[in-house]
Amino acid sequence: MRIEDFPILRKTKGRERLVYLDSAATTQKPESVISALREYYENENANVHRAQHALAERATLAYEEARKRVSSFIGAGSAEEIVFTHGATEAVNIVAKSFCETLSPGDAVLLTEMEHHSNLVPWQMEAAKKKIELRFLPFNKNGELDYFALERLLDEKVKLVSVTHVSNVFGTKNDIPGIVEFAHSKGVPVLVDGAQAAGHMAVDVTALDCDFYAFSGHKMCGPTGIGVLYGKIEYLRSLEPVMGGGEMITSVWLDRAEWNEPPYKFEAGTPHIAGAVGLGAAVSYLESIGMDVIEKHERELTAYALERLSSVADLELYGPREERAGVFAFNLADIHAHDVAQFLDSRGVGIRAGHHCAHPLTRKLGVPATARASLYLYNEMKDIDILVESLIQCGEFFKHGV
Ligand code: C6P
Repeated sequence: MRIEDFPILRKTKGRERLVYLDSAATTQKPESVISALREYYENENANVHRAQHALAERATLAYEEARKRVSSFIGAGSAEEIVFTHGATEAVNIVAKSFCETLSPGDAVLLTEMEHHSNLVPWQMEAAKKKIELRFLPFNKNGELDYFALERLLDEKVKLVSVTHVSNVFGTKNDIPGIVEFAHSKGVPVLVDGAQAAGHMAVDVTALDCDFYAFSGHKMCGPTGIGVLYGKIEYLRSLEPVMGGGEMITSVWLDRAEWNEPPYKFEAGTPHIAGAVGLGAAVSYLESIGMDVIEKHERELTAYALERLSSVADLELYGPREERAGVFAFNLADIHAHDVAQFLDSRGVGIRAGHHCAHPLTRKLGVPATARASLYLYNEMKDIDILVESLIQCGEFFKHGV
Protein backbone atom coordinates (compact mmCIF):
# COMPACT_ATOMS: atom_id res chain seq x y z
CA MET A 1 0.00 0.00 0.00
CA ARG A 2 2.89 2.40 0.69
CA ILE A 3 5.67 1.09 -1.52
CA GLU A 4 6.40 4.59 -2.82
CA ASP A 5 7.49 5.67 0.70
CA PHE A 6 10.30 3.06 0.78
CA PRO A 7 13.28 3.85 -1.49
CA ILE A 8 14.66 0.30 -1.36
CA LEU A 9 11.33 -1.14 -2.54
CA ARG A 10 11.13 1.27 -5.45
CA LYS A 11 14.29 -0.27 -6.86
CA THR A 12 13.90 -3.06 -9.37
CA LYS A 13 15.79 -6.28 -10.06
CA GLY A 14 15.93 -6.59 -13.85
CA ARG A 15 12.43 -5.49 -14.81
CA GLU A 16 10.87 -6.74 -11.55
CA ARG A 17 10.79 -5.04 -8.21
CA LEU A 18 11.93 -6.98 -5.16
CA VAL A 19 9.18 -8.83 -3.31
CA TYR A 20 10.36 -8.38 0.26
CA LEU A 21 8.85 -11.00 2.55
CA ASP A 22 11.34 -10.93 5.42
CA SER A 23 9.97 -8.16 7.61
CA ALA A 24 9.98 -10.37 10.71
CA ALA A 25 13.79 -10.24 10.45
CA THR A 26 13.86 -6.50 9.81
CA THR A 27 11.54 -4.04 8.11
CA GLN A 28 12.42 -1.62 5.35
CA LYS A 29 12.77 2.08 6.18
CA PRO A 30 10.60 4.87 4.81
CA GLU A 31 12.08 8.05 3.34
CA SER A 32 11.01 10.04 6.43
CA VAL A 33 13.11 7.86 8.76
CA ILE A 34 16.13 7.97 6.46
CA SER A 35 15.90 11.75 6.20
CA ALA A 36 15.39 12.15 9.99
CA LEU A 37 18.74 10.38 10.49
CA ARG A 38 20.41 12.59 7.91
CA GLU A 39 18.79 15.71 9.34
CA TYR A 40 19.96 14.79 12.84
CA TYR A 41 23.59 14.25 11.79
CA GLU A 42 23.62 17.36 9.61
CA ASN A 43 21.98 19.76 12.06
CA GLU A 44 21.81 18.45 15.60
CA ASN A 45 24.62 16.00 16.28
CA ALA A 46 26.16 16.32 19.76
CA ASN A 47 26.24 14.23 22.91
CA VAL A 48 23.17 14.32 25.13
CA HIS A 49 22.70 15.41 28.75
CA ARG A 50 26.37 16.44 29.03
CA ALA A 51 27.26 19.85 27.63
CA GLN A 52 25.83 23.36 27.88
CA HIS A 53 26.26 24.39 24.24
CA ALA A 54 23.38 24.92 21.85
CA LEU A 55 23.94 21.81 19.73
CA ALA A 56 24.05 19.58 22.79
CA GLU A 57 20.79 21.10 23.89
CA ARG A 58 19.22 20.41 20.48
CA ALA A 59 20.47 16.82 20.50
CA THR A 60 19.13 16.31 24.03
CA LEU A 61 15.77 17.77 23.06
CA ALA A 62 15.56 15.52 19.98
CA TYR A 63 16.49 12.44 22.02
CA GLU A 64 13.97 13.19 24.77
CA GLU A 65 11.30 14.09 22.23
CA ALA A 66 11.77 10.62 20.69
CA ARG A 67 11.29 9.08 24.14
CA LYS A 68 8.00 10.98 24.56
CA ARG A 69 6.78 9.83 21.14
CA VAL A 70 7.56 6.20 21.94
CA SER A 71 5.90 6.55 25.33
CA SER A 72 2.68 7.83 23.84
CA PHE A 73 2.84 5.28 20.96
CA ILE A 74 2.67 2.36 23.40
CA GLY A 75 0.41 4.07 25.94
CA ALA A 76 2.99 4.19 28.75
CA GLY A 77 2.21 6.20 31.88
CA SER A 78 5.16 8.56 31.29
CA ALA A 79 8.38 8.92 29.30
CA GLU A 80 10.36 7.88 32.42
CA GLU A 81 9.09 4.37 31.80
CA ILE A 82 10.87 4.19 28.41
CA VAL A 83 14.45 2.92 28.50
CA PHE A 84 16.29 3.10 25.19
CA THR A 85 18.27 -0.09 24.49
CA HIS A 86 20.02 -1.64 21.49
CA GLY A 87 16.94 -3.71 20.77
CA ALA A 88 14.52 -6.24 22.21
CA THR A 89 17.45 -8.53 23.07
CA GLU A 90 19.12 -5.99 25.34
CA ALA A 91 15.77 -5.08 26.88
CA VAL A 92 15.11 -8.70 27.90
CA ASN A 93 18.70 -9.07 29.14
CA ILE A 94 18.30 -6.03 31.41
CA VAL A 95 15.20 -7.48 33.05
CA ALA A 96 16.66 -11.00 33.26
CA LYS A 97 19.88 -9.79 34.90
CA SER A 98 18.32 -7.26 37.20
CA PHE A 99 15.20 -9.17 38.21
CA CYS A 100 17.01 -12.45 38.81
CA GLU A 101 19.30 -10.63 41.28
CA THR A 102 16.21 -10.31 43.50
CA LEU A 103 15.47 -14.06 43.36
CA SER A 104 16.64 -16.93 45.57
CA PRO A 105 17.72 -20.46 44.67
CA GLY A 106 14.63 -22.59 43.99
CA ASP A 107 12.57 -19.67 42.64
CA ALA A 108 11.20 -20.15 39.13
CA VAL A 109 10.67 -18.09 35.97
CA LEU A 110 7.95 -19.19 33.57
CA LEU A 111 8.65 -18.90 29.82
CA THR A 112 7.06 -20.67 26.86
CA GLU A 113 8.35 -23.25 24.38
CA MET A 114 7.93 -20.81 21.49
CA GLU A 115 10.35 -18.12 22.67
CA HIS A 116 12.98 -16.57 20.46
CA HIS A 117 16.49 -17.19 21.85
CA SER A 118 16.47 -13.57 23.05
CA ASN A 119 13.78 -14.46 25.57
CA LEU A 120 15.33 -17.77 26.54
CA VAL A 121 19.13 -17.64 26.66
CA PRO A 122 19.32 -14.59 29.01
CA TRP A 123 17.14 -16.52 31.49
CA GLN A 124 19.25 -19.67 31.11
CA MET A 125 22.37 -17.62 31.93
CA GLU A 126 20.81 -16.16 35.08
CA ALA A 127 19.17 -19.45 36.05
CA ALA A 128 22.55 -21.19 36.02
CA LYS A 129 24.14 -18.47 38.18
CA LYS A 130 21.32 -18.17 40.72
CA LYS A 131 20.02 -21.78 40.68
CA ILE A 132 16.65 -20.63 39.40
CA GLU A 133 14.27 -23.09 37.80
CA LEU A 134 12.98 -22.35 34.29
CA ARG A 135 9.53 -23.62 33.38
CA PHE A 136 7.90 -23.67 29.98
CA LEU A 137 4.32 -23.30 28.90
CA PRO A 138 3.98 -25.79 26.01
CA PHE A 139 2.49 -25.13 22.57
CA ASN A 140 0.14 -27.52 20.75
CA LYS A 141 0.26 -28.82 17.16
CA ASN A 142 -1.29 -25.56 15.89
CA GLY A 143 1.44 -23.49 17.52
CA GLU A 144 -0.91 -22.18 20.22
CA LEU A 145 -0.03 -21.99 23.90
CA ASP A 146 -1.66 -24.47 26.24
CA TYR A 147 -3.28 -21.98 28.60
CA PHE A 148 -4.72 -24.76 30.78
CA ALA A 149 -1.14 -25.64 31.77
CA LEU A 150 -0.81 -22.18 33.37
CA GLU A 151 -2.81 -23.38 36.36
CA ARG A 152 -0.30 -26.18 37.00
CA LEU A 153 2.93 -24.35 36.12
CA LEU A 154 2.32 -20.97 37.72
CA ASP A 155 2.56 -21.87 41.40
CA GLU A 156 4.07 -19.95 44.33
CA LYS A 157 7.64 -20.69 43.19
CA VAL A 158 7.18 -18.64 40.02
CA LYS A 159 8.37 -15.07 40.44
CA LEU A 160 8.12 -13.80 36.86
CA VAL A 161 6.47 -14.76 33.56
CA SER A 162 8.15 -13.82 30.29
CA VAL A 163 6.30 -14.49 27.05
CA THR A 164 6.33 -13.40 23.45
CA HIS A 165 3.41 -11.29 22.21
CA VAL A 166 3.61 -12.73 18.68
CA SER A 167 5.63 -15.81 17.70
CA ASN A 168 8.30 -15.08 15.09
CA VAL A 169 7.78 -18.57 13.62
CA PHE A 170 4.08 -19.46 14.01
CA GLY A 171 2.74 -15.92 13.89
CA THR A 172 0.59 -16.85 16.92
CA LYS A 173 -0.88 -13.85 18.71
CA ASN A 174 -0.69 -14.88 22.35
CA ASP A 175 -3.40 -13.95 24.83
CA ILE A 176 -1.34 -11.42 26.77
CA PRO A 177 -4.27 -9.87 28.70
CA GLY A 178 -5.30 -13.38 29.85
CA ILE A 179 -1.75 -14.32 30.89
CA VAL A 180 -1.23 -10.98 32.69
CA GLU A 181 -4.54 -11.28 34.53
CA PHE A 182 -3.78 -14.82 35.69
CA ALA A 183 -0.18 -14.00 36.69
CA HIS A 184 -1.24 -10.86 38.54
CA SER A 185 -3.91 -12.82 40.43
CA LYS A 186 -0.91 -14.71 41.87
CA GLY A 187 1.11 -11.51 42.39
CA VAL A 188 3.55 -12.39 39.58
CA PRO A 189 4.80 -9.71 37.13
CA VAL A 190 4.91 -10.27 33.36
CA LEU A 191 7.48 -9.30 30.74
CA VAL A 192 6.21 -9.30 27.16
CA ASP A 193 8.58 -9.70 24.22
CA GLY A 194 6.87 -7.43 21.71
CA ALA A 195 9.51 -7.66 18.96
CA GLN A 196 6.99 -9.03 16.43
CA ALA A 197 4.00 -7.05 17.66
CA ALA A 198 5.05 -3.40 18.03
CA GLY A 199 4.47 -1.54 14.80
CA HIS A 200 2.15 -4.27 13.52
CA MET A 201 -0.73 -3.82 15.93
CA ALA A 202 -1.78 -1.09 18.32
CA VAL A 203 0.07 -1.85 21.56
CA ASP A 204 -1.16 -0.23 24.76
CA VAL A 205 0.96 -1.33 27.70
CA THR A 206 -1.41 0.33 30.16
CA ALA A 207 -4.38 -1.62 28.81
CA LEU A 208 -2.31 -4.84 28.66
CA ASP A 209 -1.19 -4.08 32.23
CA CYS A 210 2.10 -5.91 31.58
CA ASP A 211 4.99 -4.95 33.84
CA PHE A 212 7.67 -4.87 31.14
CA TYR A 213 7.47 -4.71 27.34
CA ALA A 214 10.51 -5.16 25.05
CA PHE A 215 10.78 -4.32 21.35
CA SER A 216 13.15 -3.34 18.55
CA GLY A 217 13.00 -0.22 16.38
CA HIS A 218 14.25 -1.98 13.25
CA LYS A 219 11.19 -4.24 13.11
CA MET A 220 8.84 -1.25 12.91
CA CYS A 221 10.39 0.97 10.21
CA GLY A 222 13.07 2.38 12.54
CA PRO A 223 16.86 2.04 12.43
CA THR A 224 18.82 -0.97 13.68
CA GLY A 225 20.61 -0.69 17.02
CA ILE A 226 17.76 1.01 18.88
CA GLY A 227 15.04 -0.61 20.92
CA VAL A 228 12.93 -0.10 23.98
CA LEU A 229 12.39 -1.53 27.40
CA TYR A 230 9.14 -0.30 28.86
CA GLY A 231 8.89 -0.93 32.61
CA LYS A 232 6.32 0.15 35.15
CA ILE A 233 7.97 2.98 37.04
CA GLU A 234 7.87 1.18 40.40
CA TYR A 235 9.94 -1.68 38.91
CA LEU A 236 12.38 0.66 37.18
CA ARG A 237 12.84 2.49 40.49
CA SER A 238 13.40 -0.63 42.57
CA LEU A 239 15.50 -2.75 40.19
CA GLU A 240 19.28 -2.40 40.15
CA PRO A 241 21.04 -1.25 36.97
CA VAL A 242 22.99 -3.93 35.10
CA MET A 243 25.57 -1.77 33.38
CA GLY A 244 27.73 0.94 34.96
CA GLY A 245 29.25 4.05 33.39
CA GLY A 246 28.39 7.63 32.53
CA GLU A 247 24.81 8.89 32.53
CA MET A 248 23.46 6.23 34.89
CA ILE A 249 24.82 7.96 38.03
CA THR A 250 24.22 11.17 40.00
CA SER A 251 27.40 11.09 42.15
CA VAL A 252 30.50 8.95 42.08
CA TRP A 253 33.23 8.51 44.70
CA LEU A 254 36.29 6.33 44.39
CA ASP A 255 34.59 3.47 46.19
CA ARG A 256 30.89 3.86 45.31
CA ALA A 257 28.27 5.60 43.22
CA GLU A 258 24.65 6.71 43.44
CA TRP A 259 22.27 5.75 40.69
CA ASN A 260 20.41 8.22 38.51
CA GLU A 261 16.62 8.09 38.23
CA PRO A 262 14.98 5.83 35.62
CA PRO A 263 15.21 5.62 32.69
CA TYR A 264 18.80 6.99 32.79
CA LYS A 265 19.79 4.43 35.43
CA PHE A 266 19.57 1.77 32.69
CA GLU A 267 21.22 3.81 29.91
CA ALA A 268 24.93 3.70 30.75
CA GLY A 269 27.25 5.43 28.26
CA THR A 270 26.49 7.52 25.21
CA PRO A 271 23.22 6.22 23.79
CA HIS A 272 22.30 5.65 20.14
CA ILE A 273 20.96 9.21 19.83
CA ALA A 274 20.43 9.16 16.08
CA GLY A 275 18.76 5.76 16.42
CA ALA A 276 16.29 7.14 18.97
CA VAL A 277 15.57 10.10 16.69
CA GLY A 278 15.03 7.66 13.79
CA LEU A 279 12.72 5.56 15.96
CA GLY A 280 10.76 8.69 16.83
CA ALA A 281 10.40 9.36 13.10
CA ALA A 282 9.27 5.75 12.55
CA VAL A 283 6.60 6.18 15.21
CA SER A 284 5.41 9.38 13.53
CA TYR A 285 5.32 7.59 10.18
CA LEU A 286 3.26 4.69 11.54
CA GLU A 287 0.92 7.09 13.32
CA SER A 288 0.46 9.11 10.15
CA ILE A 289 -0.95 5.96 8.50
CA GLY A 290 -2.77 4.82 11.64
CA MET A 291 -2.10 1.61 13.55
CA ASP A 292 -5.71 0.55 12.93
CA VAL A 293 -5.16 0.87 9.16
CA ILE A 294 -1.89 -1.08 9.35
CA GLU A 295 -3.47 -3.80 11.46
CA LYS A 296 -6.43 -4.12 9.08
CA HIS A 297 -4.15 -4.27 6.05
CA GLU A 298 -2.06 -7.02 7.64
CA ARG A 299 -5.18 -8.92 8.69
CA GLU A 300 -6.50 -8.88 5.10
CA LEU A 301 -3.13 -9.88 3.66
CA THR A 302 -2.81 -12.67 6.23
CA ALA A 303 -6.25 -14.09 5.40
CA TYR A 304 -5.38 -13.98 1.69
CA ALA A 305 -1.99 -15.62 2.26
CA LEU A 306 -3.56 -18.41 4.33
CA GLU A 307 -6.04 -19.11 1.55
CA ARG A 308 -3.46 -19.00 -1.26
CA LEU A 309 -0.79 -21.01 0.59
CA SER A 310 -3.29 -23.77 1.36
CA SER A 311 -3.63 -24.29 -2.40
CA VAL A 312 0.06 -25.16 -2.84
CA ALA A 313 0.57 -28.92 -3.15
CA ASP A 314 2.71 -30.54 -0.43
CA LEU A 315 3.10 -27.33 1.54
CA GLU A 316 3.02 -27.81 5.29
CA LEU A 317 2.19 -24.57 7.02
CA TYR A 318 2.89 -24.27 10.74
CA GLY A 319 0.93 -22.20 13.22
CA PRO A 320 -2.72 -21.37 13.84
CA ARG A 321 -5.28 -20.91 11.08
CA GLU A 322 -6.92 -18.01 12.90
CA GLU A 323 -5.83 -15.15 15.15
CA ARG A 324 -2.38 -14.98 13.68
CA ALA A 325 0.00 -12.37 12.41
CA GLY A 326 1.51 -12.20 8.93
CA VAL A 327 4.36 -14.63 9.64
CA PHE A 328 4.22 -17.96 7.79
CA ALA A 329 6.72 -20.73 8.49
CA PHE A 330 6.39 -23.73 6.22
CA ASN A 331 8.08 -26.62 4.48
CA LEU A 332 7.52 -27.59 0.88
CA ALA A 333 7.49 -31.35 0.16
CA ASP A 334 10.89 -32.76 1.13
CA ILE A 335 12.83 -29.80 -0.27
CA HIS A 336 15.20 -28.28 2.27
CA ALA A 337 14.01 -24.85 3.45
CA HIS A 338 17.32 -23.29 2.35
CA ASP A 339 16.78 -24.59 -1.19
CA VAL A 340 13.27 -23.14 -1.20
CA ALA A 341 14.61 -19.75 -0.06
CA GLN A 342 17.36 -19.83 -2.69
CA PHE A 343 14.92 -20.75 -5.45
CA LEU A 344 12.58 -17.95 -4.42
CA ASP A 345 15.47 -15.50 -4.33
CA SER A 346 16.19 -16.37 -7.97
CA ARG A 347 12.60 -15.18 -8.65
CA GLY A 348 13.16 -11.91 -6.77
CA VAL A 349 11.30 -13.04 -3.65
CA GLY A 350 13.15 -12.54 -0.34
CA ILE A 351 12.20 -14.93 2.48
CA ARG A 352 14.15 -16.38 5.41
CA ALA A 353 14.98 -20.04 6.03
CA GLY A 354 16.45 -21.77 9.07
CA HIS A 355 15.54 -22.06 12.74
CA HIS A 356 14.64 -18.37 13.11
CA CYS A 357 16.53 -18.17 16.41
CA ALA A 358 14.05 -20.56 17.99
CA HIS A 359 15.93 -23.90 18.17
CA PRO A 360 13.67 -25.52 20.79
CA LEU A 361 10.55 -24.70 18.75
CA THR A 362 12.04 -26.10 15.52
CA ARG A 363 13.26 -29.17 17.38
CA LYS A 364 9.76 -29.79 18.76
CA LEU A 365 8.35 -29.55 15.22
CA GLY A 366 10.79 -32.34 14.31
CA VAL A 367 12.19 -30.55 11.25
CA PRO A 368 15.73 -29.33 10.54
CA ALA A 369 14.48 -25.93 9.38
CA THR A 370 11.51 -24.03 8.01
CA ALA A 371 11.12 -21.45 5.27
CA ARG A 372 9.43 -18.26 6.47
CA ALA A 373 7.61 -15.49 4.64
CA SER A 374 6.61 -12.45 6.68
CA LEU A 375 4.54 -9.40 5.78
CA TYR A 376 4.36 -5.74 6.58
CA LEU A 377 2.45 -2.64 5.62
CA TYR A 378 4.19 -2.26 2.23
CA ASN A 379 3.21 -5.72 0.99
CA GLU A 380 0.33 -6.21 -1.41
CA MET A 381 -1.93 -9.12 -2.45
CA LYS A 382 0.17 -9.31 -5.61
CA ASP A 383 3.27 -10.16 -3.49
CA ILE A 384 1.42 -13.18 -2.13
CA ASP A 385 0.44 -14.22 -5.67
CA ILE A 386 4.11 -14.03 -6.70
CA LEU A 387 5.14 -16.00 -3.59
CA VAL A 388 2.60 -18.73 -4.37
CA GLU A 389 3.51 -18.91 -8.08
CA SER A 390 7.20 -19.15 -7.16
CA LEU A 391 6.50 -21.90 -4.63
CA ILE A 392 4.59 -23.91 -7.25
CA GLN A 393 7.50 -23.46 -9.67
CA CYS A 394 9.91 -24.47 -6.91
CA GLY A 395 7.96 -27.69 -6.26
CA GLU A 396 7.99 -28.48 -10.00
CA PHE A 397 11.68 -27.69 -10.32
CA PHE A 398 12.75 -30.03 -7.53
CA LYS A 399 10.37 -32.76 -8.73
CA HIS A 400 11.12 -32.65 -12.45
CA GLY A 401 14.23 -30.47 -12.69
CA VAL A 402 12.43 -27.80 -14.73
N1 C6P B 1 13.74 -12.02 15.36
C1 C6P B 1 13.64 -12.99 13.17
O1 C6P B 1 14.03 -13.11 12.00
P1 C6P B 1 16.57 -8.08 18.12
O2 C6P B 1 17.55 -8.98 17.43
O3 C6P B 1 17.03 -7.72 19.52
O4 C6P B 1 16.16 -6.92 17.32
O5 C6P B 1 15.22 -8.93 18.29
C2 C6P B 1 15.25 -10.18 18.91
C3 C6P B 1 13.92 -10.85 18.86
C4 C6P B 1 13.23 -11.05 20.04
N2 C6P B 1 12.02 -11.62 20.06
C5 C6P B 1 11.42 -12.03 18.93
C6 C6P B 1 10.06 -12.64 19.01
C7 C6P B 1 12.06 -11.87 17.70
O6 C6P B 1 11.46 -12.27 16.59
C8 C6P B 1 13.35 -11.28 17.66
C9 C6P B 1 14.11 -11.14 16.38
C10 C6P B 1 14.29 -11.94 14.03
O7 C6P B 1 12.75 -13.69 13.62
C11 C6P B 1 15.78 -12.02 13.97
S1 C6P B 1 16.41 -13.51 14.61
